[in-house]
Amino acid sequence: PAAGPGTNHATDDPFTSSRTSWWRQDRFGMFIHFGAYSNLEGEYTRPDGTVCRNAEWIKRECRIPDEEYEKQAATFNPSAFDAKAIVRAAKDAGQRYIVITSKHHDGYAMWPTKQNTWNLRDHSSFDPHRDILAELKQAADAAGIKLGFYYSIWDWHDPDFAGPATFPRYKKRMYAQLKELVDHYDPALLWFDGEWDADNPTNRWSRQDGADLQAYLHGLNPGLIVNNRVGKREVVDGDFGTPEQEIPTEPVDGQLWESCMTLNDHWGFAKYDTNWKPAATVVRNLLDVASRGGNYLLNVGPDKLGRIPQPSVDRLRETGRWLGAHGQGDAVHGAGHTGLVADPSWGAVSRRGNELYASVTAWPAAGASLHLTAKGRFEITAARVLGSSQQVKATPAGDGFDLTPSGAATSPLASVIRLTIKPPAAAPAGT
Ligand code: H79
Repeated sequence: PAAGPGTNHATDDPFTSSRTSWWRQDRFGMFIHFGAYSNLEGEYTRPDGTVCRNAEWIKRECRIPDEEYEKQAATFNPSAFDAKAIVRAAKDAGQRYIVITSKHHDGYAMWPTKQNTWNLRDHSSFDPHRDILAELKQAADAAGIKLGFYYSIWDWHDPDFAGPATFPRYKKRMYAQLKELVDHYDPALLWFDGEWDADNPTNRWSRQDGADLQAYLHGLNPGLIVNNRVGKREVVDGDFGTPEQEIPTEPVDGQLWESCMTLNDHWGFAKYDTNWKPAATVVRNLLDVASRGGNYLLNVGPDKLGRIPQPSVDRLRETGRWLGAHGQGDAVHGAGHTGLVADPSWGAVSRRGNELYASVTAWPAAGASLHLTAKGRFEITAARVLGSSQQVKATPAGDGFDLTPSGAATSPLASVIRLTIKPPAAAPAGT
């Protein structure tokens, strides 16, 4: 339904709204940083021969002159971009949505925008008949994966961004670009960034600007989910908070959140960065996030030809294998904060209906037990290890329960004990 006058995002609570339901269930998404910076693959050789390293910030951090940056972007030819392969990698990883950079801080649009020529069709060596966002949308739809777009409010390229007098002109173009994105690609979600505008100490992007933009977007599509950086990054702006490269230790009551993190140390492709986190870290992060009621947006940075680096693909695959084994994905997809137990040091506990999923990354020695500290009253009526026939004894002990497995761990990443609980206290909203 079209948004009528008076339609206001503030009237629907994102924590419980059907609008955000898919996002609250999915828990795990793929972030993709891909842009003109990817063409440099993390290194800029200055005229004096010295090399400066960075990824998506390379234009600014390495002080690349505009004409130099534009010259290199003209050679950008991501001919190996394979939307189906990317969607398959996400799906195999157990990721249920994708958020790709449509425009990062360098202002370069990854779709054929009509607002300027600083885009992948008009300023590249790429096949002008191709449109990677359209390709991704088609592949994602075919696979049942939701697609969202990252969009930077901050723009280093548009000359109208920098001046207070010309900023309204920039804003108009930005609105027009966002309408293009919504009308042509029907994204499920928009992920804003750069609202803080480091160029300008007075930070002219106001909270009201954010509220106006969000109302505009919901006028285009009332179903859109929008992150908090649409405004002043307070979680009360937009639908969900966006901790970056960190996982909150406590869920914030009544607020949605999503931790975005990288697999190595950069968002965009950097050929020198081989600091890949092991799949065990990815799985543990995902379990921690889901158990605290959050989402995990895990980044990949395709190379200049558009290919996801193999070490990323390998880790995604291993994560997906873990989620797919023994129904362990039930600890994540559709699961959330328990509200009933404290975070244990030995793993993470999530809840799905009347089941608690105790995912154990530090399996106890033979005969030893895991302590579960209860914060609410419940009984455990059944306890079993997924993918194993071994018995787990659950005995009331102190402020909660002791869980005593009778056999070995089922996975070096995490082994899951599924607890059936009674009485089923109402699951907290937002999970
Ligand atoms: O898109 C990714 C980052 O580029 C963007 N947000 C995520 C999702 C981001 N914008 N700003 N920041 C992150 C924080 C700023 C970090 C900086 Fe730096 C520290 C800017 C300059 C020093 C990191 C290190 C980027 C360049 C050098």
